[in-house]
Amino acid sequence: MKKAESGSLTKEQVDFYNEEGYLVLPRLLTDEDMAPAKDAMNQKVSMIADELYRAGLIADRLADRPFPLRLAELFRHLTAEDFLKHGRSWRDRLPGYFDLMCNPKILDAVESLIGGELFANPVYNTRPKIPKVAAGAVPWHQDKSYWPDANSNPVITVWIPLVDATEVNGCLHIKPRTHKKRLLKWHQEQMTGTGYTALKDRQLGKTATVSLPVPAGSAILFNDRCLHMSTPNNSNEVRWSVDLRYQPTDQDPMIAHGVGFLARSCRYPDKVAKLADWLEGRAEHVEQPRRDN
Ligand SMILES: O=C(O)CCC(=O)C(=O)O
Repeated sequence: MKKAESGSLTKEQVDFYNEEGYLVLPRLLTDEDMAPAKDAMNQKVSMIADELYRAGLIADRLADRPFPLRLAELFRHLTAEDFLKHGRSWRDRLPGYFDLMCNPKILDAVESLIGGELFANPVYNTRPKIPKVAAGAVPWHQDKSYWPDANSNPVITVWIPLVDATEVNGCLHIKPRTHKKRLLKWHQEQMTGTGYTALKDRQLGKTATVSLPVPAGSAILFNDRCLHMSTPNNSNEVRWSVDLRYQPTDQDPMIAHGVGFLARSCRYPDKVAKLADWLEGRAEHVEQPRRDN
């Protein structure tokens, strides 16, 4: 059997992350690694296409259109409100997302930063950033503004595009070294009706912005105090991405946000959650009692 590639970081990469607050791992994942998550996304798009069709909003479900185009084309003649009814980002419990969150290369990289007891935080998102929907652009913020009272230690975001992320379709932008800042006072932006937390221009400081266009399957890891944003999608295609989050197991599991899961454990490998645990919303694997009929 082919030995799986390791995602472990070098000392230089760990030092870069600790100093800059982020790290780019170009092409960490292969097409094969991403396939189950893409299948889950396609499944969701088909469900939306069925709903739009039943509501008489579209005449064709566009079932044969390619992954980067189908969702954009389904909404081409509809409004931003029609799109936002389905959510600006999705957190469905579909097996393909669990597969991605457990990808050993992702876990290796995170383990290099915080050790081998890894909890997958309940806040993960599938983001279909479609063209010309203002809510696709995400204002400057710190992720921690979404969980100000939880986790004094940083939660690590692993942001992965499933298509190439470019300056045209709205890649991530980051302000390096801002993770050393305290949590800034944020407000809720009013323009898009999404409730994004946002910072005012005067709070952004003098640190130069780094734009991070990356090919599909790359991972951008960043600290939850690091200032970041993404620009609008000015292409004709969907900028598909996921943002996954991990933390050490001894941190607040943030149950107000949902149920996360034990993703890797050197100490308790038998407790690492399996797909059935995650689908049932169990944080760890516990033997289920046998049901006798
Ligand atoms: O995917 C994006 O455009 C923004 C992602 C983001 O802000 C996040 O993951 O915290």
